[in-house]
Amino acid sequence: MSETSFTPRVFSGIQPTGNLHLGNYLGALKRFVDWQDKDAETIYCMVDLHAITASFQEPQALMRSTRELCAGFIAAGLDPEQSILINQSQVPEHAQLAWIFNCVARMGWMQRMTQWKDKAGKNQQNASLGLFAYPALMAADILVYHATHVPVGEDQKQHLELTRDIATKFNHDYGVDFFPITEPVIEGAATRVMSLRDGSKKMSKSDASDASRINMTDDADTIAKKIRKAKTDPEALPSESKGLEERPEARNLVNIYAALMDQSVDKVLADVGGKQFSEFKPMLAELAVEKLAPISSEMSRLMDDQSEIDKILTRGSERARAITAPILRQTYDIIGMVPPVEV
Ligand code: AQP
Repeated sequence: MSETSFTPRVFSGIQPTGNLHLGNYLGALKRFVDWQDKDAETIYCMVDLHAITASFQEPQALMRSTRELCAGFIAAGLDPEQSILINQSQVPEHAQLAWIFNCVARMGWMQRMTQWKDKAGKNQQNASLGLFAYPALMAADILVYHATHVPVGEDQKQHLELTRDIATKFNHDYGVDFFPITEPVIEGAATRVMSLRDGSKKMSKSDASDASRINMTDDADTIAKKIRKAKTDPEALPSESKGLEERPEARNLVNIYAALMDQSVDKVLADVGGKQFSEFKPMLAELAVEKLAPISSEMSRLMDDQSEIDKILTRGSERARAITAPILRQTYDIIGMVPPVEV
């Protein structure tokens, strides 16, 4: 554990790989907005360097997705004056610190990462080196700000543990108390939103079935149709959360409802227990449309003025570099890298 007390600072990011979905919104983005209103500096990132690790991204599509993600951040309630909004590639210290962390992290640590195993699949020899090193870049994203808190969905827990291991090893190897031991913040009813077609699979951008997820850009009819067709079971809803234990699809829909309502699952079940899905699904669809439609229409309005989005990202990266450049310089000093002098 770190002895130093670090100023509370929140960092998190989302990959601009298209199809920002309800899982990203409830597991991450909505909680970014909650943190913005607390007494902490907040930095949120479109992690475009991460976006190219798993598969080839068409350059025009990557640019569009990055701007659309930024529009999604703002439409969901992030204020670019209050929070620092950046795209990762404009703040070079992320990649520079990642190199240092590539030399701190051990191969064995990386090989244990379940995301690496899932995304590389059976053909690991053909996966990119960047995909393997992804968690070291993620650690750098966080620690280059000395971030203390990272709101994420449950799937990122293991990467956050690795971030703590990297900080601990760096501090130990160099005999310093320089990097904070960051706290993952995995909270709320929807830390793992599941596919609408299969309650054992995470809702994901890369699922081949569009019906498996609600995209933030879906219109009201599409959202309602996807919820109507969501896989369920024939039982009525229980009145207590214990009754959802063996019912992954039912649990998923109740969790989504609770997260959209900002209520606990127990409170929701106290209200809807005994209802059939034929009654509950329209309630959920109406709620989802009510919460998501304003975000979707604001996103498309913001996308009409992409130069404004580019200015927001540029201003964000200037503010970010005022934090990251001194931390990188201090890191280099600790390691023993000769600094530049005035000539
Ligand atoms: N289904 C989910 N439920 C809750 N939270 C989720 N997150 C992602 N999916 C869910 C959270 O969203 C943040 C950003 O995720 P990301 O885009 O960086 O990467 P990801 O986790 O790889 O997202 P996807 O949709 O699963 O993308 P693909 O299909 O490309 O792998 C993170 O905080 C994540 O926890």
